[in-house]
Amino acid sequence: MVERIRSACPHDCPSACALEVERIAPDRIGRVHGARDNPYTQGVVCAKVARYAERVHHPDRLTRPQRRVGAKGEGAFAPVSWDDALDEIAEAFTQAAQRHGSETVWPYHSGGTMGLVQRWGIDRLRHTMRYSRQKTTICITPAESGWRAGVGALTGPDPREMAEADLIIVWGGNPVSTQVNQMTHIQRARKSRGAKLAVVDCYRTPTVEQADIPIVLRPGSDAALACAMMCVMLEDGTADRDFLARLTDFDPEVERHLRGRTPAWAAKITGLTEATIRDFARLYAGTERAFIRLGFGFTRSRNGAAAMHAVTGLPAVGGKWRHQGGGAFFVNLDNWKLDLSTAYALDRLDPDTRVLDQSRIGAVLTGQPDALAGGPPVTAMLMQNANSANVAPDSRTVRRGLTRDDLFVVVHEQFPTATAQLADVLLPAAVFLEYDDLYYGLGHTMLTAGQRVLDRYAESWTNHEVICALGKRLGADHPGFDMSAAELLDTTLRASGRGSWAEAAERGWVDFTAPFEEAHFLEGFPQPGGRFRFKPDWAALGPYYADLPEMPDYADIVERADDAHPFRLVAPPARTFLNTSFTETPSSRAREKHPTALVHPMDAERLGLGEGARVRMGNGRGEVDMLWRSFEGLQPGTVVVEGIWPNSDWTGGMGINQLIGGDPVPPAGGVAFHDTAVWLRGSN
Ligand SMILES: Nc1nc2c(c(=O)[nH]1)N[C@H]1C(S)=C(S)[C@@H](COP(=O)(O)OP(=O)(O)OC[C@H]3O[C@@H](n4cnc5c(=O)[nH]c(N)nc54)[C@H](O)[C@@H]3O)O[C@H]1N2
Ligand SMILES: Nc1nc2c(c(=O)[nH]1)N[C@H]1C(S)=C(S)[C@@H](COP(=O)(O)OP(=O)(O)OC[C@H]3O[C@@H](n4cnc5c(=O)[nH]c(N)nc54)[C@H](O)[C@@H]3O)O[C@H]1N2
Ligand code: SF4
Ligand SMILES: [Mo]
Repeated sequence: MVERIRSACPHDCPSACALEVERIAPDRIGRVHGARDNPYTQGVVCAKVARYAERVHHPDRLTRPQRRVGAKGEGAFAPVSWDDALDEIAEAFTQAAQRHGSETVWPYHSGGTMGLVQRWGIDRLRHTMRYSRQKTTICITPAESGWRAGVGALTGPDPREMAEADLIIVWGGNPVSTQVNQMTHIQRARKSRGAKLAVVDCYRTPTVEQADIPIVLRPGSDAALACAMMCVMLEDGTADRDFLARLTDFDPEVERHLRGRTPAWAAKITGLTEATIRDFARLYAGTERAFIRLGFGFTRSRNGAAAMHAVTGLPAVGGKWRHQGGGAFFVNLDNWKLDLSTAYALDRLDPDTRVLDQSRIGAVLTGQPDALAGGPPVTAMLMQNANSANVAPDSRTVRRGLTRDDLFVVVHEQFPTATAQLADVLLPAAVFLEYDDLYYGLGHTMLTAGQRVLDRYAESWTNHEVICALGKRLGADHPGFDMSAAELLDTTLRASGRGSWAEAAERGWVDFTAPFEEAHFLEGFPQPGGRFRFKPDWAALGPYYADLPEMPDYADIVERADDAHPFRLVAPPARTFLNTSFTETPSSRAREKHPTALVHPMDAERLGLGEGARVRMGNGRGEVDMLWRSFEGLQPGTVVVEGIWPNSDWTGGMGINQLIGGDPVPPAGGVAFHDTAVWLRGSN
């Protein structure tokens, strides 16, 4: 008998879809569907999650704990019992702490699961044991900094309002591939209101393909486009002077500055024509219900925070926030207001313990003093939800760090990833269908609830179980270590005045939609003084603020192409992989085929690339080799390589991220994944 059980997608995707999972046997699922009654998901999920049976029942799933037997990085393991594995880990952490102090232990996490308990429960261990903490920068920080700079808190209009817009601008995101549910609401606006879709990207993505107004610019140049659009609005007299005066810090200095950022100036930087810029600005100015949906992609450059800040100036100059279906939205992160004190042992957080930057794992593990924040070397790690050997920038340095002889690495994983191969102790992890959790709908307004659908596979354990068992062995005493995931979720919801876990699991989500006036910032922006800031306080946002502009502007701090590195590489997601997750599923592999460089035909001709041949690409950090394809949908000088392909799919055993710089993005860190200068040549 097929049962349909409510769940939620745990993956690192702002859609956090409400799911209905077909359970076809006690230990087997069939198709996964989007919940039809969820007002954001509306019955739609991406293809990769619809076929989740391929992932949860995959033959390569790790089944039992293992201990390294060969040399570091060789990938040879022998099975051990859970008890022995946990004893060994506890012993190693205790000894490391005795030798170097507790901060030598670095519990590390990334985004494999986004669950409140299964992802961040590791904080409970960090806090109670005074281990090193983590600044989680790899994904959102440049975008977040830029949004905070102008708007303030990470909240905004309900994204379902896109269905009521007359112009939707998808700026620097590729939702057809990365957040398919955005398209549901955009299509509704197009069908019911004849709304126009504009997409700003640096190559012709599947989302650009669907646009009425495709804008394909040079990577890292978005701030120039946004500033020129504001210039046109000020020149044309279409700026909303009343909004600017009441709700922003706009002043004559800002006006003078923006009037100098002309379409002619921006055309040179973006590679767009002046006419394209002017027309786009006028369309925007002339549409009250203009909704800008911001992606992450355009902020993954060294000037990305400044770009985000400049683009958020547009709805302020245009007064678009006033209107239903108007304004801008990036993600909801600050609107949940949950009491997480028990889940994360916040009462035990010692603010003096150091905080290490997740993105700088290479610099941290190779002992670069600034990355160690004045503390001891990291000599022991527990990694959950993370495939850092594959996804972090500057992979060569990361690998050098992870294979250090004096570093003890525990990896808790579902699959034998590149990172798992480097473990000293490798623990098998449960998949979301095998545990309970709640997930922030970063791209909407609901906290979705995912209850357990299957028993845990083989000897796999949930993250929560590992944290609790280790905590006990290490002597960490806190009530959270004695509670089940469901009990912790229940405690959290109740303490937050948001009902119970049982209610959430049955309903499938908890609604956090804010009233219109508040969501549109019409009662004031979440900034000191209540005003949108054209003049941000970058220094308050992070330590690397020095090169950021005082007002919305293009900051010329990208990794510029030069004679030795004439191309600019953009390394965005592939449609059926999610970071490196799903790179193991047969249908995703069949669709994505192999690592491929998209090269403009003019560049290909100039380089004399032979059809069907391979290319080499490199810079001072590394070199890769792959097939290439002629692609007209980008500006000459730009090269795109989609997907975080597993390291094992590349000759040499290391992938695209060896080319990406590990330097922190201003002002608060994060990675410039789409901002890399490279050379390119035919490979023989
Ligand atoms: N299928 C799939 N879905 C995913 C993911 C995945 O790997 N695969 N990853 C998930 C995660 S972790 C995240 S954070 C989100 C990210 O999802 P998005 O918000 O879509 O962000 P990115 O994927 O980084 O980049 C999106 C687009 O930005 C473009 N871009 C790059 N540089 C520039 C630029 O300078 N200017 C402009 N205008 N565009 C630029 C890229 O070409 C790309 O098409 O997606 C999530 N969803
Ligand atoms: N070139 C390039 N690199 C990028 C990006 C890019 O656009 N281009 N995007 C960056 C971004 S936005 C992000 S967020 C990062 C993402 O980087 P990661 O968060 O490291 O993402 P994944 O590669 O999917 O690895 C997550 C791992 O967690 C495991 N996992 C899943 N669920 C669980 C669980 O419940 N328990 C445990 N223990 N493990 C689990 C999965 O099997 C998977 O191997 O990558 C970044 N790297
Ligand atoms: S669209 Fe995103 S949240 Fe929805 S099922 Fe796919 S990966 Fe999960
Ligand atoms: Mo991400």
